[in-house]
Amino acid sequence: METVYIGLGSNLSGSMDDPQQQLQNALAEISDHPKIHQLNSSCFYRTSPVGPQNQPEFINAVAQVKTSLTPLALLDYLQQIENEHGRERKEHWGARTLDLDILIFGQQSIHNTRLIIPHPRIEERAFVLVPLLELKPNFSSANGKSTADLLAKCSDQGIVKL
Ligand code: A4P
Ligand code: MG
Repeated sequence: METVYIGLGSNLSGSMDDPQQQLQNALAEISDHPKIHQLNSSCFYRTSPVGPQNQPEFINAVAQVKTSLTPLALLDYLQQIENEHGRERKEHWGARTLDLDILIFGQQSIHNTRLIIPHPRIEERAFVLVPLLELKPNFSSANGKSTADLLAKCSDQGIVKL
């Protein structure tokens, strides 16, 4: 069983639900899988978009789970949930009803066409770092930077705890 961290983000309403409800439903759907256990969620945060600015603010959170799924099987399951939330892939880094990224998968380091783990942009994004540090206070940067330094570097990114 591996301990895995999943980043959740939404800045569009689906057919029924606003971004906050999309995240709430996604957490329930993730923990519904028989091989996914002990889900813990961070707080939810309202965050300014990183990348294209002509899109609504995001709601972001991070979940910690334990799973016996392989990384690719987990990715398949998360993409299935994204699709069920009406995810359409239009603009890179553009608005989305639901984005589920695998941030950390145990101690594994993976680099193939479908999966890069640890997620390459954890350290430069307040909307990932802040909720991740709630669940994993001992998170250590790949290049030895302190969490205080990482947080200072992205202190200009708007983030408000809900
Ligand atoms: N993929 C590779 N590695 C992973 C991984 N560790 N976890 C591949 C999940 N997927 C991974 O993803 C494209 C492909 O990445 C997948 O098919 C998978 O095989 P996608 O979700 O279709 O596209 P995307 O989300 O536009 O790309 P990406 O690179 O995931 O974007 P990011 O880096 O997640 O950025 N601003 C705020 N405030 N909050 C946000 O949540 N999100 C983004 C998206 C930009 N700005 C944001 C936010
Ligand atoms: Mg993604």
